[in-house]
Parts: sequence; structure tokens; C-alpha cells
Amino acid sequence: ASCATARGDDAKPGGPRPAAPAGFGQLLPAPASVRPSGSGHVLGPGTVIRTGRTGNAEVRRVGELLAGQLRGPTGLPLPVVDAPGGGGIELRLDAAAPDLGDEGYRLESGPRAVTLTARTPAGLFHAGQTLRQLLPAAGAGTIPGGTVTDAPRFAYRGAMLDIARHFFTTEQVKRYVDQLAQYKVNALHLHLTDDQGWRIAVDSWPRLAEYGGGSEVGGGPGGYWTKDEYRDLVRYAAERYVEVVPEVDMPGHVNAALASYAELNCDGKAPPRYTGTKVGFSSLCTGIERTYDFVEDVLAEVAALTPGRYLHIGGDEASATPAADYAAFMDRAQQAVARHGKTVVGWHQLAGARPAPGAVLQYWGHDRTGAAEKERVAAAGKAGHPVILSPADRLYLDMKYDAATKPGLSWAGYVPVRRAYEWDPGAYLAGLPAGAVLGVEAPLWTETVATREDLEYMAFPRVLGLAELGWSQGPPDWAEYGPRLAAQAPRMEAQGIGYHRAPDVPWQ
Ligand code: TNX
Repeated sequence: ASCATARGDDAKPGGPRPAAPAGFGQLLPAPASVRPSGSGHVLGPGTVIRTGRTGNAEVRRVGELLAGQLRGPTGLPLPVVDAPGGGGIELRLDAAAPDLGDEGYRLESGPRAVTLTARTPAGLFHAGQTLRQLLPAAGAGTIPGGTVTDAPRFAYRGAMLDIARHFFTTEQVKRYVDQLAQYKVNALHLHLTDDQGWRIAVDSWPRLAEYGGGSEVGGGPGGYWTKDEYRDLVRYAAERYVEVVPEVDMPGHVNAALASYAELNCDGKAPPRYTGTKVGFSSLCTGIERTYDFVEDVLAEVAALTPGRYLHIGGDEASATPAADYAAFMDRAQQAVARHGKTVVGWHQLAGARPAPGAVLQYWGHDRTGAAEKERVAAAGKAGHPVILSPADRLYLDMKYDAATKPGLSWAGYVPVRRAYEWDPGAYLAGLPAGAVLGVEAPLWTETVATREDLEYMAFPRVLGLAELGWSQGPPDWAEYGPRLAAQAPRMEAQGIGYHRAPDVPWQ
């Protein structure tokens, strides 16, 4: 076969690599195993997508979505039909396919059919995204012959977007969901509240959004999402097997809430809204009961909007809250999350207080983070807390690529594309057992990111490294990954993604 195969099979590092044709060797994230064989499957005007064998409405929906994604680039009609067998693209749920796990799939391609098999609709969705990448970025074509058997390394593969520092609409976020889901990212963490803005409607405390939503960094108008808009986004993400993780950041990062309700302030006076970029200056008043009414009401309403498992309560940079008050506050906030049937996620500072049993910690340290802080997170992992890794000097998409990057910050250093990719989440934090790593997440803070163009420029192509680290078996190999990343350029271009042509990527 002329196509290079995926990493871990018989890839020839440094060997010649075909430029134009899509092949198994270009898949990103790299699949667990590839066996090329025989001639492939030619898509043509008569090709149909078959979802019928199980009569399952969700499989049908996955088929319709895949058809929608393929029609544009291929120019083919690709009707979705319920008649099973008979060739074309076939989606098959097979509950007895134990090697495939909750998200895995098998893709078998031959002259008669391309068959996608999975235990779950999520697996079929991921299989469909692989199939997209086996076709050229534009035009119909041939899906190469052979079998891909694939499953993720980590259960949690997330991206975070801060819609508090700068407001983004649900339509803009849906576009990001589409961009991410095609690379098998399965979690979208939304940073909904911060000093500069409160972005989600709360019926019991309406001024949070109506007043607290009316500001953003730099003095722009801000904005907020209604509950219907939020539900619509959650549904849209769920159809792409992306779980939304809402974050209400507490007890710091709350100026927008304090500005909206004087009664939340220890002195009973509401501060003005804030449009700067400092952190660590605001705190809920941990000594008054009204604060806990607020916490309960807000978490109850956000939990009710959330079909997913997780509720993120922030807990970072609470430098305006004394340590003992912080711990006592986080105890009660975590109890509220549990009352509403959700699992706590907190930034890793929660490890310095009393994380509730099962609470997930999100580590955002970096190479220069102190040893004691790292050890606390590793110890929490050993004690059974799952850890999401978001090292700031690897995965923070708001860090500049290099000195020439216009948007972005650099407090954790510059993060070139290679650096974002070249580390192993399973062996990253000393003393943290590999089994405690729930996964990886790439946060995009938006103090300096105000538009869709900025967002795409900072996220792409670095977020593809996140997708690869989260899904594919390690360890990373830049010589192998770089060309595979470069091969995504025509796909990103075809989708209008305004990615950064970073100088460390071997673009063709
Ligand atoms: C740190 S990381 C923050 C955010 C900032 C970000 C900017 C974390 C949990 N907190 O408040 O937006 O740095 O890079």
C-alpha cells in the first residue's frame, strides 16, 4: 500500500509521505490500529448511508449528521436510508463488541461497503469523523481499503472557553464545537462567570445576567445567554457527543455578581462593574448566610440545565479570601453540587482545602509551579481524585505562540505548537498515578481574545495537539506528528478555520 499507516503499526519514520491523497497515515488523532488491505471504497452518486439494522433513532441521527458533513465536500447526495445491507456506508450498533469500549469503533472499508461498528452511538459518531478524514478535503474519492480499530486513551478530552472576559454568542460556540468534535474532543467546559461578566440567566437572581452580564474586558457591551440558548447549545453539543461542563467560579472571580447584588457584599455596598484584566481581587462574603442562598440557588439552576455529570465551581486564585474561609466555603459549595446530583470539578487549588470524595481536580500549573503545590495534586490523585491536566505552559490556548503573536498573554511563557504537543499526560506530574489522569483539557481564556478570528488563531492548530494527546496512545513523537498535523491544513482551510501557520509546523 502506498499510504503510510498510523503510528504504532508499520509506519516508517522519515520515509516518503504521499502529499495529496487522504490515507490512514494522515488520521488525526492517530487511531489505535490500522490494517490496510485490498482496494478501497469508491464514493459516487449512488452511495447511500445505511442506519437501518437496529431501527435506532439515535443511530439514524448520527447518520444524518454524517451525511450533512459529507455532502458539502463531496458534492454527493448521500441519502440516509433505513434498509440495512446492500453496500455504501453502513452504521451498525453492536452491543457485543467489547473491545471497542464506550467510544471506540471499527471501520472496515472494501469495494462493497464501508462499515462502521460501535457499541454506542458515540462510537459511531467518532467513526464517522474518521471516515471524513479518509476522504480528500474537497471532492468525492476513495476511502482506502482496510480496517481501523480505535478507542481513546483518556475518557476526558476537553476544551474550555471563557465567555466571561469577552462575550461569545452560542452560534460562535457551536462553530467551535463542530471544529473540536471532528477531532474527537468530547467535553466543552464553559467558564460562564468572572469579574468582568456574568453570562448565564439565573431566574432567582435575575440581575446577575441582566446587569452583571452588561460588561466585558475593555468596556464592550458584554451579553448573556438565556436558558433557552444555553439548552440549545447543550443539545447541539450532545448531538456531537460533546458534554458541556458549566463553571460558576467561586469564591473569587465574582465581581460581576457583587456588582449586581449589594446584599452579597460584606459591607452591603455593590462595587462598580469591572472591565480590566486583574485577577484575585474579589471574594464572596463567606461569613453571611445570604451568600449560601446565592450559591444554592445558582448551582440548582445551573445543575437543572446540565444533563452532564460535572459541575465546575472554580476555586482558583481566591487571594481575596482567607484560607480558612476558602476551605469552609468550598465545603458548602461542594455539598450543594452533590445535593443536585453532580460531580464537583474544581481548579487544583481545591486540593489545598478539602476536596469532597470523588471531586475532580483540574491542574493548571506549569514547569515553574512550586514542588509543594504539585505534590498536593499528586497526593490527591493517589487518594482517588481524578485529575484533568491543563498545564498552562502546554495547553493554555491564550498563551502567545511566540513574541510575534498579537493576541494572548505570556505569564506561563510562549507555547509554540510543538511544545503544546510534546509531553506525555500519563507521565507528566511526578507522583500522580497514570490511572488518576481522567484526561486533558485546553483552556482558552479571553482577556485578549475578543473575536472569532482571534479564537481560531489561538486555538488552531494547537488544539489538535490536545486532541491527539487525549485520544491516541502515547508517547508523543513530533517527527511523526508534525507532518500529520500539516496535512490538516487543507481541511481547516476548507472549513474556513483561521488557523495560525506557525513556523514550527512542517507545512507543505
Ligand atoms: C489564570 S488558570 C486564571 C484565569 C486567567 C488566566 C489567564 C486559572 C484557573 N485562572 O483567571 O484568565 O490565568 O491566562
